[in-house]
Amino acid sequence: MAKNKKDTTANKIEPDQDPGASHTPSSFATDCLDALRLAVGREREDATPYDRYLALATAIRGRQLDAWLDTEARRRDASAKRVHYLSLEFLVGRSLQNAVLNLGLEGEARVGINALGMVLEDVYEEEHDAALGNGGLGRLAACFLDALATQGYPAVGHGIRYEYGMFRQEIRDGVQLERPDNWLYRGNPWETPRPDERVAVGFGGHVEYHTGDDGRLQVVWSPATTVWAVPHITLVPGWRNGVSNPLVLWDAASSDDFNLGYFNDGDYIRAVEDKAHDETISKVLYPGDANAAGKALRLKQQYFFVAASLARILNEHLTEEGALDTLPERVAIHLNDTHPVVAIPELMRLLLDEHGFGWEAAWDISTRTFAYTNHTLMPEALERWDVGLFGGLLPRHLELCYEINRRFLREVSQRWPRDGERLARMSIFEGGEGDKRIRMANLALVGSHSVNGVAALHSELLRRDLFRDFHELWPSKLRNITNGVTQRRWLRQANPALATLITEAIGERWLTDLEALTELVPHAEDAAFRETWSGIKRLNAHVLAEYVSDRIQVDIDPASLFDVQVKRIHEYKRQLMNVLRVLAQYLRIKDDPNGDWTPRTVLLAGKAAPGYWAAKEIIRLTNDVARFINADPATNGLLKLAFIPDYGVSLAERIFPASDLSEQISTAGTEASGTGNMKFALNGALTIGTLDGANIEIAEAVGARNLFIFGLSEPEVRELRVAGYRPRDHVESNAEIRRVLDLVISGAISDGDASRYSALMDNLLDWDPYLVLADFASYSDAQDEAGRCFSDSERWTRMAILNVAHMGRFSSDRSVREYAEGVWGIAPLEV
Ligand code: 26Q
Repeated sequence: MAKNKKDTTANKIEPDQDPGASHTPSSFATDCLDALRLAVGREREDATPYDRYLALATAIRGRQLDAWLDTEARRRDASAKRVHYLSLEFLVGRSLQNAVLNLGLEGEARVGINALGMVLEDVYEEEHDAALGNGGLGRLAACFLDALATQGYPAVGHGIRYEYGMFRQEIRDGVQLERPDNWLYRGNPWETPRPDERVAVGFGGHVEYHTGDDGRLQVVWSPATTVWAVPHITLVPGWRNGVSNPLVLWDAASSDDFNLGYFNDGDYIRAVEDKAHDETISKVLYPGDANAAGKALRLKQQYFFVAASLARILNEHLTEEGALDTLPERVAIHLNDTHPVVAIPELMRLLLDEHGFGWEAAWDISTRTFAYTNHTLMPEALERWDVGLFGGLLPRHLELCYEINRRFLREVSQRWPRDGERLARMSIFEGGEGDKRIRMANLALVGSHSVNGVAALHSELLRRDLFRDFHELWPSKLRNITNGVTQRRWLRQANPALATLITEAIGERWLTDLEALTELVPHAEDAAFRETWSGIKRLNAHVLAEYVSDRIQVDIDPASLFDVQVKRIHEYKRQLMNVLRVLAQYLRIKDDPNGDWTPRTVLLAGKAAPGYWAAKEIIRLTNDVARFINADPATNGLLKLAFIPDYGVSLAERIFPASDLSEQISTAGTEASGTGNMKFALNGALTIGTLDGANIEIAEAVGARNLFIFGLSEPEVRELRVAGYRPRDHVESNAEIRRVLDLVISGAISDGDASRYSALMDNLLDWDPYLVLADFASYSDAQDEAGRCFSDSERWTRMAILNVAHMGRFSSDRSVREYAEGVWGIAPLEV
């Protein structure tokens, strides 16, 4: 830290003297005040709340840089192996509170900020979320970085510094509107640009073949254009351990040094336009999280950050080791879904064309370096690049993919001679004659030494269906590593009151060893403990109710059952089933206004991909139903529905602590894992869910008595589909469903517009691809059970405590340890 600067400035700026308390400013408070003048350029009296945020963040960044230098020195001294996590998404959210807590600076920061006449929590609110991800996959990457640093694993994240993150969602007349997320407009105090470490990334052009002096074939790729990738380093602090790991986010910058053609031709404006075009590569995050539409810009983004990351990784390795044949001993590279899988041909290209390795040696190095995680079973989400598009942008990589495939299929046909169908299924290429595509998942399987799914059921289905042939060929390559979430953000930070209660009861070991939560089990029987617990829950509900009231002018009762579904909007996640069931309950209350109803508030939030028609219809339907129900005085105290706009990490941090019931209701066999399910349960919400993804493991951990499982299991779903599913049968046999659908179709919920949801309803009645109608009755029964259970508040709270007590397995610390030991072969740095 800049110790030399303090002497010259300390006399000018000192913290306010709190008349009561006398104190010498802590070194941290001094750093903040220094930052206010030296980095923000503001006098204390003139500082806006945002200036204070900047000053705090800047002071903290200094400490993180210091810790990073230490961590790096320790890693180099130990020659420790390191993992590089390649991901197109890191859904980090805010950083200030996380850094304050992880560095153990809360007390000092609070005193310092109070002295400036502000409350620390209000300063936190000044920060804009870093929304560089769509949902689960991106947030998982962020939880993993936290867990890696906390356990002292040497690790680097690599991704894109999108200028616009996940779009902001506005709701107008019930309809989703997408607004740009200009998150960098006030700057970003967390990042350190390293322009000197920029990397040139080429696109297009052609490939030439020469014979070298030694008689060997020399392949030369001459790209048509070249773009600079400029690294921006953001540091990820571990929990109170002095470790800081880098997240390297690449920014695209035009390379006038390369594209001099137009300048030389005198077409200045055209040349500058082209510069701007190059910079679009890192402009915006693609917001579609399950439909792999094969857009050229998306492929450019993928290659751009992969090429830059690999260049940096190899460069560091060469500096430290002098040769690349030891790469797999010092470097593990993880591929977060297929999005960065072009790294496989890129590493081959570097080894073959730039470093003179032969194929066998290069392939051996490459496959020992890469590991891949699959996050989805849904066929429409699997990436398949058109070879014309791919070859136009990456001609050398296309050749390498063909050669990888040729050698791979030779191996397959040796094992299974004359099995053409198998070869076609396993090939990295599909189709032909003008419609040929590269299957990125197959490329990932062939080019990695380890492939994993993200929950037990998901991994089992990968082995059984999607990757069946590969599993037969390489039985030990496929494994399961169940996802996890970081308890530091999702309990300690998001729910400080509950975290404090837990720490008072069992000590603070749970912060770094979540299994310690089992020590809560006896406390579930302690009435006073339960009382405090449910008091905290109500307080959190109050805070959320206030937010909802401010934000969408819907008044909700903090004492009612908060029944919450927050996640991306998707047909397979079945928000539609939830909303239809709310209507069913509404009708029941109307029929029997004096019945013994448990007052309930149903909350939904989540974004729909901008081009996903059905998902946007579901949002509109939710808002229409909410308006309809909330306006009816007859059901007012008993049932409310609200759609909270613009779901993201910071909103999630408010919602989980206030929730009673966690909706995890996907069709069995569709949700790879889910991680929101873990965040809810960690905060004491009970799950109503199907036997899908990690719900199954949560149910095993907390016990069947402590959650509400309903619906068809995966084998039953498969059986029903094979037998031929007829959605209308379920309407005919269930009068309640009929009434609900009639109500929607009547237009009563949509200002008399009877046609508004006809397409959505026809789709449900004719196809119902996710079996909403088949599971409806079972879901409705489970909801009734949950409602009854909630009215026995002692029992409910006991169940909530037991849920938290059994969440130990769902820490990202455990997930990351399994990757470290089973996949990456890395060990924590010695303390
Ligand atoms: C692909 C191509 C083009 C544009 C976008 C995409 C794209 C982007 C994001 C495809 C998929 C995603 C994100 C997927 C995702 O978040 N999957 C979720 O991953 C979680 C972590 O493993 C799981 O818990 C969820 O079950 C899974 O849905």
